[in-house]
Amino acid sequence: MPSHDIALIGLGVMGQNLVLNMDRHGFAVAVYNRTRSVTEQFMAERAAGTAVIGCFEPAELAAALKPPRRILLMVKAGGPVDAVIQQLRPHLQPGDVLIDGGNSHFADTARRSKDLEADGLRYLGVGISGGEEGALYGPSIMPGGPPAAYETVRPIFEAIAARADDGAPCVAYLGPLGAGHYVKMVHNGIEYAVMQLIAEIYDLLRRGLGTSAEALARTFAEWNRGELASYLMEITAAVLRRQDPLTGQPITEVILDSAEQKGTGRWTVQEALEMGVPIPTISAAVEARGLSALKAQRLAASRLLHGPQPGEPPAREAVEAAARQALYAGTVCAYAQGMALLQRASGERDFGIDLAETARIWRAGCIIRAAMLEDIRRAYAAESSLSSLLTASPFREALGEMNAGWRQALETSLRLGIPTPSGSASLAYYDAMRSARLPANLTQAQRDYFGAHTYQRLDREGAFHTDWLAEG
Ligand code: NBP
Repeated sequence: MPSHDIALIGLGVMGQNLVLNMDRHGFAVAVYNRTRSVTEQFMAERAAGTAVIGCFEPAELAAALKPPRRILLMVKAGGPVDAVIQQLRPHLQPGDVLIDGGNSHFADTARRSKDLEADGLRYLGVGISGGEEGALYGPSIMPGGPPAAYETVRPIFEAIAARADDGAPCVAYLGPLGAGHYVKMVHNGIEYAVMQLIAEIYDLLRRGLGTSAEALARTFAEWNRGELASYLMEITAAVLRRQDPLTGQPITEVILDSAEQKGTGRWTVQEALEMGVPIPTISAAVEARGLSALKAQRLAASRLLHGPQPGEPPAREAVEAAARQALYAGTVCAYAQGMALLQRASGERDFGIDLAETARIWRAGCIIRAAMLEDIRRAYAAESSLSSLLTASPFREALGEMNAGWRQALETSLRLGIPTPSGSASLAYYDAMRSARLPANLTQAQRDYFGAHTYQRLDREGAFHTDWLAEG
């Protein structure tokens, strides 16, 4: 007798916690995992005493569900998603709803959606952010796909999602096909950028000024009480406070300086290039992870390459105050670039993404949740076609007030030889955006010189060419 509300396939970190979240909210969940022992262990341990049932065959799972079936896939992105769909397909009926909650590429989601539509199956591509804890207590959920299919899972998603201060659940329908996964991809791109900006400020204060990890933990905790309040600031303070049980040192001192990436940051950059939307703060953050991975080359080069001579140490308090402003300004640039990419894709890819709603559902549950997201939501609610977040209040005023400190922090890093790829890219972005005239006039002239590409003029309409080799 079909009795269960929803199934979840893939009992990894996210899957297990989402199951327990749904169970806690009164939904009857059936689970299945490729490796049988994982299901057995989950049922015997974490799911013991809950209403969750474990299934060991896709057919058994399908038979347990009320129609239309709702099946949430939480498996590794890529081939595993296609493999699970093929396994399930013979057991499904028209109207059933498959939901991919992993970090799939939005183009894969669109392809799968169209393919399944041929059998009358409905497909939702849903970004879910919040990591382990978010999955258990309330993630931010970014759904895309057919609106009617979304309605079938809406009550579940609204129940399990994080709630912002105003009590609203952090979930909203975002658009057709891969819109949900697109928004999640950009979310992750912003996440890369904000993490990199924090790391650069940490580097300036730790390596540049010699501030201890413990003192930095206090600084970041203090900043987390103001305009920079965010989950990433909170965990940065917690990470810097943590001691290594093996050596008694701050744990950050013994962790290898080589960061990994799974691909969503790279996809964001690839997509931004495709769309022609500059996202330099985010691109620099992806590149910075690449540079960090060149550990052996960096070690070798560090013995050969020279930097600046150490001069007078800068005054710590002044640098800290400036660094706080640089971090805020850089973070605003990261959000501005991510939103600009969403805005362009929303039109060009027919997603129709509501940017105010996007900012709203990022206010809690997800990794980039931050106090400034309420300001971002308000800015797009006031003007949905806002051409740049930088020009909206309160950001325009704040960036103006913080300008001197922002530059001072970057100048100090430059002087000390501390790399600031995302921080410098942010300031260059801001300076370019506020320049009514950039040197692309010279670039256009050069292009016309060597390739007769023509140029436009400021003072009259049309395409012009100069015979550059003729006497001028
Ligand atoms: P993983 O990404 O590590 O996925 C593990 C699950 O995928 C396991 O249940 C595994 O089954 C299953 N699986 C694999 Br791998 N290959 C399979 C195949 N060919 N057929 C069937 N099942 C297969 O776990 P996760 O960290 O929970 O992430 C799940 C999804 O959520 C991913 O797309 C991830 O990018 C995304 N995500 C993760 C986080 C996070 O913080 N971890 C946050 C947000 C989104 P097995 O037990 O048999 O190996």
